[in-house]
Amino acid sequence: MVPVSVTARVVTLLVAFAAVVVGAVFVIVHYIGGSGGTLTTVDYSKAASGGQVNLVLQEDPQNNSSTKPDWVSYFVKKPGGNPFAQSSWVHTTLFKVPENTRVNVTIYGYDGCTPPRNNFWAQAEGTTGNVIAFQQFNNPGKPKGPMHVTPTLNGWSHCAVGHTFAIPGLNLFVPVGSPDASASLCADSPCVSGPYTLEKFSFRTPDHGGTWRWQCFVPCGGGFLDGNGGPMQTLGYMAGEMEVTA
Ligand SMILES: [Cu+2]
Repeated sequence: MVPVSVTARVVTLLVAFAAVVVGAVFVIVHYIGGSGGTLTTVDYSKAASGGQVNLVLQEDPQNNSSTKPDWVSYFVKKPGGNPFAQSSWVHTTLFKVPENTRVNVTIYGYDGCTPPRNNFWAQAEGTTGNVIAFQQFNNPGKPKGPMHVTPTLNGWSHCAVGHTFAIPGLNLFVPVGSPDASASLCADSPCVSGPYTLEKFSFRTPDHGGTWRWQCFVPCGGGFLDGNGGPMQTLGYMAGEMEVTA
């Protein structure tokens, strides 16, 4: 038997070590990491006036990414943009708002319903007045009924809740409405037509700068274990960050 040289053993060891490192990096980036892409932060800090800012989001049954087009997703509207023009929307969940400011949130809920796992989550928490306002539309400009102002949106007795918007660090939790399940949903994201629920609420940003995580708590990651994988754990889809500027 030819003795294996020290050099050959060192090389074998290094190659094996490199393979383990590559494998570990792949697992971290692919399964634990974020979207892998560079996400845009939509800047609302200059859009504030009189101590208030109007933040506009939508949630969709799909998205316009090249890699995960079938994942449910949020979008953020550019400040001042027309919500019914696709060019106004950015596929991201990162936005920037000023400190000590009232954020008036509008969410266009285009995605179908998924019941919250616990109906405790039908209750809005941490919003101004502890209420939300919502109104259903068959299409833009075509309301199905009046605007309701309510502390709860029951996702169990009606097919009413699609996702949630929550900033746990601010004790803010909001069930987000979905359109009637019998209507055919928007299939071209960012959505600018089709049935939706228009929802509004307000909250205050902290009196200091920082980054606050926000996310959906309805397990809406279809095709993943318990619905909690995929879009639920990925920035740019059902998880995001609110940057508060000092
Ligand atoms: Cu969701």
